Amino acid sequence: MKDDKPVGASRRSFIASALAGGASLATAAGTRRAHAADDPLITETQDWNRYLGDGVDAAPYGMPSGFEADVVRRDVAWLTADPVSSVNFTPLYALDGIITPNGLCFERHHAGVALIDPADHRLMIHGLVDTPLVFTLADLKRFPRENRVYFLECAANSGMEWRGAQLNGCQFTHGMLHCVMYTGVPLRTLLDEAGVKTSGKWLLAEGADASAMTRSIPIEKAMDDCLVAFAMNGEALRAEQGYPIRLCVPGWEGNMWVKWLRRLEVGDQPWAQREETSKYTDLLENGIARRHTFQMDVKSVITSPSPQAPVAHGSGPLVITGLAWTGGGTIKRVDVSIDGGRNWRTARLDGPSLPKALHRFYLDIDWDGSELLLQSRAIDDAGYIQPTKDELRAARGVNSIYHNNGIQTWQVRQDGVVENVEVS
Ligand SMILES: Nc1nc2c(c(=O)[nH]1)N[C@H]1C(S)=C(S)[C@@H](COP(=O)(O)O)O[C@H]1N2
Ligand SMILES: [Mo]
Repeated sequence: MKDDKPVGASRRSFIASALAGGASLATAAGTRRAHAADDPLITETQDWNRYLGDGVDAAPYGMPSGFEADVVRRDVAWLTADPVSSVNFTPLYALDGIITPNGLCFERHHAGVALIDPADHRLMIHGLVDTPLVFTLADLKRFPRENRVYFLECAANSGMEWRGAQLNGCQFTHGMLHCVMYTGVPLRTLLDEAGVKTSGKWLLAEGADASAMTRSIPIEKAMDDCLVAFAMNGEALRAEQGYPIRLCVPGWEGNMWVKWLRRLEVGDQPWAQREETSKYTDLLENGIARRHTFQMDVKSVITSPSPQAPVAHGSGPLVITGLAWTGGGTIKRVDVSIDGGRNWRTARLDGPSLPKALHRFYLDIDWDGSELLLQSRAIDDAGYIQPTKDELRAARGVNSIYHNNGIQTWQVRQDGVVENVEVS
């Protein structure tokens, strides 16, 4: 390990390479030195040095530091009439990496959170199958299981932004999004166990909550990469996310990921008349609705700086970071603009690049303190390029709620305050 540079040295060389001029380097380093000399936080004994802390059993289930109490799911009061059939939003602005902590995954319920004792839960497979089957959770845990990281995005994510910049924060504009490592049994395994008849073309998935929410899923997708999950990020599903089991439909709109999954019926056509599928259409300007727009399109957003994560430190080194994802596969490249889309720089993707999962990107700049118009543009491995909002409106009009994957603009003012704006 003798080749390892001391941390301080590599940090200094990073700053030296990140900063353009020698003058600003001197200022940045000088500020740091002056603070160290007479900083009471260094020279004085603090409470946390003086007193013993809590013992190991103070929190049998650990919670985030109290100093992070602001990092919570939030709702938009005027959006829905009541909290039972409603939605809240993931605080994307405060998170890093690609995994959403379980307690911060946004929630979307049509009839509130079903509270189910796993011993009382059943999953039935019937319809066009050779042998109708019923599984308990214990039964499911005896099948070979897999671990996979997937994003879930509600089709209505960014839906309030179709007509113009509206909500001031990526939590609200993009926060119907989470990315979790699921553990579960491939749906194919269970369907093979029941034996799908050749006439079986569609699958109806139904939840056990009071809305008995159902969605139709093409059998090819069901047999491809769907998962019946019982764990998220290593522990049992949260009640909010469908405990004890939920369906994962990777890359496809969140509505299809039926929570509290209790029934799978194999049929020969979609159940369009009696279920959610009929609602999830995109009304175009010419009055025709796009249907079966299941896959989520290539999309990205800068999470910091953003309205809830303003720049607090003035000019100098600034980390611009965000998330990119595509229902089609992996993200190949993310470009970032600091001037409203006139010039683009390739961002650095960091962390794993997994299919149908979030990707984390960074652009490390030396901010000169002038106003910025930040944008990110994702390109996926199929070659799809995230469109501008104007391009999207030209193709779809403004009657849509769903599938808004347009490029988001944040204006960073000289004082570091950030606003949701649009440029054209
Ligand atoms: N049973 C059931 N499943 C459901 C829903 C529901 O209300 N009931 N909401 C759907 C919608 S619209 C979305 S976007 C996702 C949200 O998943 P989450 O609450 O884990 O974020 O769950 C889907 N599955
Ligand atoms: Mo949704």
